[in-house]
Amino acid sequence: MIDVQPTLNDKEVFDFIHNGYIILESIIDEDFNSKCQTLSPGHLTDFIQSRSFRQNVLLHPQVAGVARSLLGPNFTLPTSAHNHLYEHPHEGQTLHSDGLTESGYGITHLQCYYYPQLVEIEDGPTIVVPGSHQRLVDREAIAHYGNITGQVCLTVPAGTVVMTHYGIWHKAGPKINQKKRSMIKFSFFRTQPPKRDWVIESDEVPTYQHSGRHRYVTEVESYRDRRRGEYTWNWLCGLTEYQAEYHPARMFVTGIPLNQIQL
Ligand SMILES: O=C(O)CCC(=O)C(=O)O
Ligand SMILES: [Fe+2]
Repeated sequence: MIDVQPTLNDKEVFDFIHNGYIILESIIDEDFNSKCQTLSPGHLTDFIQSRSFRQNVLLHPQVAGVARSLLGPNFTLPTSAHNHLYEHPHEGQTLHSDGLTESGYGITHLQCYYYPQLVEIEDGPTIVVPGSHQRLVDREAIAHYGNITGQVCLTVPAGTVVMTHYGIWHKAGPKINQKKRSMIKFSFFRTQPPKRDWVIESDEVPTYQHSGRHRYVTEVESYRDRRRGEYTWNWLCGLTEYQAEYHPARMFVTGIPLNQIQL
């Protein structure tokens, strides 16, 4: 099997549990970014399964290292992706979580946003709400929220990959120029029960460290976040009973386990 080393330590796993995303800034090679800027909008299949996309993006040591840390050794590589390419000005999307977000505490699905070009505020960056993956709601029910205190605009340098918990609330922000802005979205899935096999210094499992309130969160909700964070941490460390579940989003998104990939 292709050797992928985990990159996250306990503290970084806590941060992912708390925020629901991790930003890997400017990691993809410039020439490859330029190549991706010529892709058509919409569904991508062959290109995503090409050796060059696998080598430059999916198996980039930092991208694969996060997938390996949060999803275990035999995570799946995507067979398709979607190029969210906007060129003309638009008002932006309403807040949503994608498709069939799961309801459990575990981390089984990482949805990634790859930006092959610089994204500035005028370009309509993706906007994410940190910690919102803890709040499973009806997709339509959050569409009426405007901007939420503490939301993060992903204004990022070219070659950035943002890896998110699938349930995170997000939207494409308003765009006021005529520049092309692409975001290539793809997913990694878990295929094995979790255990604490990321970068660890000691076999002793630390207790979950809660990072405090997100800016839009009040005291009582913060307790709920802490509790949910603890559940997720214990689950990831393999301390909770594990039931293999077929992630609902896999009805639409497929992948190939790493042990079946040959470059
Ligand atoms: O393009 C973006 O920034 C986000 C797009 C998106 O979330 C969607 O279409 O589901
Ligand atoms: Fe979306």
